[in-house]
Amino acid sequence: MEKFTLIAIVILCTISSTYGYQPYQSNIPNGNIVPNPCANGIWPGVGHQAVNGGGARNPFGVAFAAAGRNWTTAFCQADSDGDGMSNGEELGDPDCVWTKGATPNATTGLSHPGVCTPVNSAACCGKQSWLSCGVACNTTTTQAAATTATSGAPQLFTYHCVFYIISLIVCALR
Ligand SMILES: *[C@@H]1O[C@H](CO)[C@@H](O)[C@H](O)[C@H]1NC(C)=O
Ligand SMILES: *[C@@H]1O[C@H](CO)[C@@H](O)[C@H](O)[C@H]1NC(C)=O
Ligand SMILES: [Ca+2]
Repeated sequence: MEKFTLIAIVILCTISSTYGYQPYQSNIPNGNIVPNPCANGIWPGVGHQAVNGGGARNPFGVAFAAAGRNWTTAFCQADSDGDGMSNGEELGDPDCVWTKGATPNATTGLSHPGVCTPVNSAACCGKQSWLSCGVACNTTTTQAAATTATSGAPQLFTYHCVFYIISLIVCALR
């Protein structure tokens, strides 16, 4: 194998094991610790409907793409999920002053900027049928939709597994 290919593989393996292949987290404040409003733990695929990313985008992800995947003032001040809190307030940058690589104003008390919360509130009801929680809106339509809402996750899981297995094999063989 050529030396250049080997170097590329080593870099790829290092990146995939260190950062878990979530390339855009660092473009938003606290992108690696956004809480999961449906369960304990975090929501690594912040801009996606599936917790681990991939597949359809949630409202925050749609706005993120429209902003050129950049933490612009307008994107920070927007309330993408429509729950009354701006994206900046939810992600610990209430004054929209954060720049990539800096420590945000707050690193605790965060909430998900792409999921309207509280998920069962009147303000959120009916807005996010793709969500795997928050079915207590008391409509059968919403409940039926919610039971199928996690369909994006297995596909991405497979994708990640394949990526990691190939990386591991190549890492082991080099
Ligand atoms: C992102 O923002 C930075 C500074 O805020 C700017 O230099 C850069 O051009 C922007 N990139 C895009 C794609 O808008
Ligand atoms: C954090 O944000 C709050 C609310 O806007 C502000 O009062 C405070 O000065 C900020 N702290 C820092 C260190 O920027
Ligand atoms: Ca919001």
